[in-house]
Amino acid sequence: MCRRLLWTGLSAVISFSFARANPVVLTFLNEFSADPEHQWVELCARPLTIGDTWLTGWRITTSCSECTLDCLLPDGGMVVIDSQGLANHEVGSGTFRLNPEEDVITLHTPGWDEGVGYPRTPTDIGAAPCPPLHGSSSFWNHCPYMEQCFNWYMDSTPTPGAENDDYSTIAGHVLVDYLPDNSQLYVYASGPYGNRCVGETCLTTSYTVPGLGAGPYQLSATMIWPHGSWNGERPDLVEVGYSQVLTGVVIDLRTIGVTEKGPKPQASSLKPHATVVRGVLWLEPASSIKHQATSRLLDAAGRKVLDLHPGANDVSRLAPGVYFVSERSATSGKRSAVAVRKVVVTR
Ligand SMILES: [Ca+2]
Ligand SMILES: [Ca+2]
Repeated sequence: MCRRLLWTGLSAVISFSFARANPVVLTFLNEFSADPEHQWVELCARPLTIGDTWLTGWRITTSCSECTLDCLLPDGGMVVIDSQGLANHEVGSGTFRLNPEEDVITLHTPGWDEGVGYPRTPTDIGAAPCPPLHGSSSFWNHCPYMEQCFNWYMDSTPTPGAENDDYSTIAGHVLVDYLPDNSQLYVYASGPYGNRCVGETCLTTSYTVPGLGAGPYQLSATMIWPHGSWNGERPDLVEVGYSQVLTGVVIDLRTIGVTEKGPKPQASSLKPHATVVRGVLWLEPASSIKHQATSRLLDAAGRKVLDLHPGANDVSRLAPGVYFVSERSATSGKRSAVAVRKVVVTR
């Protein structure tokens, strides 16, 4: 009964986090190794604090094994599942084995199933690179300010039961003509081996994008302020090595940026804020943006991915990540206003 209550509480916390706020639990799968000498998977519920939780009855399946868990996921901690712990009945019963070249690890919980497959590119929630021999694939899931970013990356220094480390980082600064009051600046790195990592900054134009795997990245920057948005991509790809901190990378929005401007808006209606959505994006029919409004959903680089309409909009086919709702209205004569707000699409 006690365990059931813990599970019910956990479900409530997760549901609430998905619906209302960042950060959210994206996956319990945090790191795994397919090394034939020691294969394991690490579970973690961060960044939420959910209390000690018994994983009784949870199951893990792969292409060649199945196990049933009976162990504690400590508050703020991790638990490692391997065949030795299963054989000793320390974490449950059954076996845990992986095909070193390709496999899918699926976690079956009382509420839902989730999994991670490898090798997959680009990496994403549920899509990891193939872990190197004697190494692991690790999940980056952090909330630097009000943004959440995530990525599976290849890691040659496994940390079973401890914090993941040895990701790659790109850092530098964005050149802008000026940084208006109440503006926010985001830098995004997307690449074939890691994507949807974001660096966010306020009151400065320096940025850091951590949590990347080695490889080439397209960098884009978006500045949002109450009058509209300004965004652009760096014209060349930036190559970062394994576990490398690459600094001094400049994104010059003065020459590559594309701007959307409008007359001074109603600050209360246009203040950027993040909304987490799953499957359906709801636009208020009684928005302060009145008749003849055209609404679009933009990706992190400012590209249109959907035309939006009042009411429910199906976003279930979009890749998880950060998007921007851009609403343009013709409120009086030829004058128009552009409202931009951020949404985080999750599965
Ligand atoms: Ca590591
Ligand atoms: Ca770890």
